[in-house]
Amino acid sequence: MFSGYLEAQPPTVATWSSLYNLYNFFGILAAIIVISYFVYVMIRYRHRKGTPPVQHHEEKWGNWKKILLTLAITSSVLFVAEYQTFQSESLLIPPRSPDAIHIGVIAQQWSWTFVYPNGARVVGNLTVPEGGTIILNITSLDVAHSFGLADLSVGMDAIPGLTNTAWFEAPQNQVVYTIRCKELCGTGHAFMTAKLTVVDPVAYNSWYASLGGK
Ligand SMILES: [Cu+2]
Repeated sequence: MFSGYLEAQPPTVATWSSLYNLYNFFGILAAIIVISYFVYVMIRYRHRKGTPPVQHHEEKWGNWKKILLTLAITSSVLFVAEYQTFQSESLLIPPRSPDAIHIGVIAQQWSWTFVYPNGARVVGNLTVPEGGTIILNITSLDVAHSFGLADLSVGMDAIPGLTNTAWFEAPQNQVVYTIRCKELCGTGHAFMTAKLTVVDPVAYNSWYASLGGK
C-alpha cells in the first residue's frame, strides 16, 4: 500500500512502518468484529411489541467453549504482535559503526541547535550526508521537548539534564525533511521546527570543513 513511499526509505523505516501496519490491521479487525456484533445484537434483540422479557440463563460455566476460543484468539493475536515488536526492538540501539556521525541536539524554547563533532553549532538545520549513519544525543536546556523526524520514523524526548540517544540512516537521495517538536512546550511549540537536509557526501565534507569548529 505504501510501497512507493517506502522505496526511498532506509530499512529501519520500512520495519517500523510494517509494525505500525500490523497493529493497525489488528485494531481495525477488532473494531469490525466488535461493531458488527454490536449492531447485530441491537437489531436482533430490539424491542418489539409483545416481545416476552429476555430469559436469563444462569449457566455460569456453560460458555467455557466460547471463553476458551476467545482466549485462544486473543493470545495468538498478542503473540504475533509481540513477537514482531520484540524482533524489531534491537533497531532502537545505534549501530556500532566507526563511520557513524555523532551529533548533539539541544532543544530550547523554541529552537533546535545541532552540535557537530568539531564543536560547530548550527541552529535550525541538520545537514547530513546521503546514506550516513547519524547518531543523535538529544537534550534540552529548559523544559521537556521531543525530537520528531516523522519522515524517518525517529522520535525521542529532549529532557533537561538527560541525554537520550536516537539514530537513523540518512536516505540515499537528497531530500529535505522537517523536524518538529512533538511535546507541547509553550506558546512557540507549533513553530519549533528545523530542517533535515540530506546532501551528497562530497558536498557534506566541504560544508563540514567550512563550518570551523570551536
Ligand atoms: Cu514543543
